Amino acid sequence: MRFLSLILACAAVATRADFLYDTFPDYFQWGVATASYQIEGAWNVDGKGDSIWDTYTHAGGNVVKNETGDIACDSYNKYEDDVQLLQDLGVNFYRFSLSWARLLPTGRVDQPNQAGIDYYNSLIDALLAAGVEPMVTLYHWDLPQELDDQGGWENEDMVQIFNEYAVFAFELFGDRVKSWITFNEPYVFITMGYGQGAHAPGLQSPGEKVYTVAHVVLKAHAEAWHSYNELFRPTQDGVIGITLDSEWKEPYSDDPEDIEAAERAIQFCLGWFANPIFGSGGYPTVMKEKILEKSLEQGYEESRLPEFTEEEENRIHGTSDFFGLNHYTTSLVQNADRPSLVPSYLNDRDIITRVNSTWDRSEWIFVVPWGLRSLLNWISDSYGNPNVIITENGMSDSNATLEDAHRVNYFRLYTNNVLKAIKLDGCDVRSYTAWTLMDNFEWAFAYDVRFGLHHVDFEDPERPRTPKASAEFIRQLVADNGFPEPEAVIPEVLEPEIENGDPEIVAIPEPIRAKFRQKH
Ligand code: GBH
Repeated sequence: MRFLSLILACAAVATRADFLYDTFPDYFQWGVATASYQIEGAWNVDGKGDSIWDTYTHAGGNVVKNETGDIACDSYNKYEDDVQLLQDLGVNFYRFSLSWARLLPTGRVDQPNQAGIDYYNSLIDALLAAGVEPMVTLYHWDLPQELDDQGGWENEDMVQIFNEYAVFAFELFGDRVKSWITFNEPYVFITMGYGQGAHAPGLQSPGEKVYTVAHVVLKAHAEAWHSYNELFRPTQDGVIGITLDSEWKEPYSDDPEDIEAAERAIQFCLGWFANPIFGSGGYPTVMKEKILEKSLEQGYEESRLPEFTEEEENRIHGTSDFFGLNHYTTSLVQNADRPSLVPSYLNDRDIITRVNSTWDRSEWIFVVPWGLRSLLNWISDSYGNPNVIITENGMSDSNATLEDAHRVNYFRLYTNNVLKAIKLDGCDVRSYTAWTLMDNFEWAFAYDVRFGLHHVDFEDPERPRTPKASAEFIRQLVADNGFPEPEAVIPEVLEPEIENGDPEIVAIPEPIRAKFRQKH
């Protein structure tokens, strides 16, 4: 039966553009996501400490229009409204993050903030009462400022400091929270925060600090996983993993050099963090080779990429119960020999990134739905078909329309490609999370770029939330658990025409009559 349906499905889906009418497996779960700094506001009330994003936005000159997350969606005060929206969507889970500095104003566990603990207890309890499972991200980029003052993620002590924070969260909330994510998108917060300086803490060291910071973050992730695994899993029985982000990188041409370059580009983004955890262990070979070669050419005595000891490599390997994936867009990759004068994680890759000018786009997102299917297959092939949870996927716009047909189109085609990856390719994808519940503080783009299923009016102190067309689309998608075959179109039954006063007798076939009776 399964085999037959696979053949039928393959026959129906011959090209990338074909739509697959089918439903997701029964175990499939649907959710939406947010992050603390992007929605909570209440930046300085009830004992919360500052985070690096408070500092970064307040400094001015870093973010569009010098906006801040001081109020954002005011979810600190309006979380009950958020829970209602989630309930209306009918999603199985809500992925949100903890504000570390709200719980631990100094970042350290010896001085907890009871109001912060109360806030997350209330949110978690309200979710469970509404039948929505909490999925909690420990670190979605808002590091307590005091920890940054001590060196932030450059500081090796962060491995244990993060671990203590994680244990603190498991102790407080692990009786009710059964899904944990250590880090959201290490690639983004490290390259943006320590490479380009376009995110907090705003440092620019694209050739050196990005690599040393990633080294610390990977170790911190592993310690938190081990703590949960040894101390909490036996009684709390949940899962814990990491969320990595990646574009799909399509070769620019059939040239073997471009094909190799596209593979290299994924290794330098996804593989950087995935190979140590899910792959062969340690950094991808191609990263080690390229960065060593470039470093020596640049006059360094050793590679700018640090090395793990064998013990560290083993300690990190296998430390995720699932493969958390954030995915938004695709690019084309061409091989290139970059001049190696300037040390940079971008130059180290020896590639040129391009896009196809026919691709539909919005801000930095190019709409390439099959890219997600290709990426899921790449992950399956590269890491032994791990169970994947898609922790973010979504589409932006810069207007405030409620009729967001382009976002509906994006969700429809991207989720359909997840379905294809499961049904046609055998990828083990277990859940899908739409980014995001509502318009919120979109980092450097602040409020100029919107990703929400719900519109938020940031001019109104009440921050009212209004569903967009995409909210109704997701509600229906969740209710149907996919895309059931559309009902056959029944031809409209016309009234028999009356000619010359004589009613002509027209026999209407029974099935159409039945449908006609139902409608009237
Ligand atoms: C995710 O990051 C985050 O997890 C989430 O918090 C965020 O809101 C969501 O995606 C939507 O962005 O225009 O060329 O300067 C994605 C990180 C940061 C990647 C901004 C693209 C813009 C590139 N994104 N970056 S560009």
